Amino acid sequence: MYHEKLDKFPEGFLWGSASAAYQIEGAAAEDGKGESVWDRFVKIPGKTFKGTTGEVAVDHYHRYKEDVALMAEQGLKAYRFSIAWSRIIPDGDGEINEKGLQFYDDLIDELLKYGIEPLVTLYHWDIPQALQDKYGGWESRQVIEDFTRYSEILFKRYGSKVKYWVSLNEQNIFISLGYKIAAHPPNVTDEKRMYEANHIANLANASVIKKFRDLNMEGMIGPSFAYGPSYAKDSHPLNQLAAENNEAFNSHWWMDMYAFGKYPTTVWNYLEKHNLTPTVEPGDDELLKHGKPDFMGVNYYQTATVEHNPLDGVAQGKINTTGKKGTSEASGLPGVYKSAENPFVEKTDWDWAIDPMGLRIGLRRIASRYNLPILITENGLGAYDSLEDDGSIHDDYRIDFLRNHVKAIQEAITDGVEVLGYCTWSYTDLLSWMNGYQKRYGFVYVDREELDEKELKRYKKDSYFWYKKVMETNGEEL
Ligand code: BGP
Repeated sequence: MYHEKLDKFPEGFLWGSASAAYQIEGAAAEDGKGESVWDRFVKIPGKTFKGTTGEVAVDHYHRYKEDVALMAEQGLKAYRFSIAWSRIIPDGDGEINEKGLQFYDDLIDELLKYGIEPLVTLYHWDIPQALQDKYGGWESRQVIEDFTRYSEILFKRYGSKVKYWVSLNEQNIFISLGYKIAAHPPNVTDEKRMYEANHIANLANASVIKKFRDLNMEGMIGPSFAYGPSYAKDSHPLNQLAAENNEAFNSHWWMDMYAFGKYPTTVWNYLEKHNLTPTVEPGDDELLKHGKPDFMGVNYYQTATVEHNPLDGVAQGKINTTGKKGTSEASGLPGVYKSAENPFVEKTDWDWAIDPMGLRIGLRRIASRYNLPILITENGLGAYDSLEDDGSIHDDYRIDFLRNHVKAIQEAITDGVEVLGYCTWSYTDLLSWMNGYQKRYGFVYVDREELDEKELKRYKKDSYFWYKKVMETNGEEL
């Protein structure tokens, strides 16, 4: 659909940027912080690029004032960050660590001082290691109670200052990578356990949203889902079916649960035939119905092009974590779908498809299936940047990427989708979980390398100034 004229971005549109505690904070054992599963997992040789860890990360814990000052100078309207559970309750279910609470109080106050709206993520993948050791983390129903208690502490402490809450960040990613392919903690390769843990995460998500309602919290809450809208490789009906499958298995499986409190039938039937269905106990359906969010949070990076996959076909292939273009392998679910090349889109050095139109398509699909407002909680380009002698970084490729995605959002708004805001990933450069520090996403360059922390100095990239203009003009000047 072509529009003669695009609608304007709504007044109060949340122009933002995002981060996650483990990827920026550092200070891994300071002020009473407990160990998280990521603190432990990265010590397993070969799990991260060049063995990188978040021990120091970009030292945001000590430099948050400097980082927030950069946001203020740029005119950032909203900042999404996550709270590390193990700072608040070091062992996950015991004593509260006042120093941890104080850190986020200070950060929130610093943001509010400059009129920057804080968007708080309750969980961005870093469950306390103590809970992993005690009862297997997301594999025990005890986590529902413990995660709800932790969230309630945050709701009560920050509720008067924070109006936007993200419950779970990318449940689909931390569960799949953690329990199916052992690329994330807890380093498991067992599909049955994956579906069990996922069901418990669904219950925990619903329980926290229910708590938010019971406490009559002001504001909005929803999960952030990593959505990669599916395309068929071509119009062959078998490939169309594979695209339907991919959408059902990798998207509806999670988003239907958030919005409707139930699993999609085709996937459930498939799991039954493979003895993979999770255990559903009495009372689960009731709780899941309470999990309906106020918005669907969307992390969008790329589309997924797929084709049919025979029963003896491709399973999980290698992921490119080195930044050497063309080194990722095809992946799929035998008998269901497998990834295919899309000749119409470019790729990043990490083999991620660059597809702004895919964002428009994804937003429309979510709006029409779930009828919920959408908060784009992440979108960005991971790329190599180079710091010039004069301290500048000419990241015109990132500006192009973001500009085209912002345009696609405006088109989706003109199509009739309600979009509350847009957070780029990320604000400063940070640790990319498995890809080290060389895969950069930020508006602000942080001078460090994998094995050399240097001085962690901050430099504004060209994209910093570009986004400043976008925000000043509420998206009129792209
Ligand atoms: C999302 C995560 C982020 C972030 C981003 C980029 O899945 O929510 O935490 O890391 O992806 O991914 P990567 O760091 O793998 O390039």
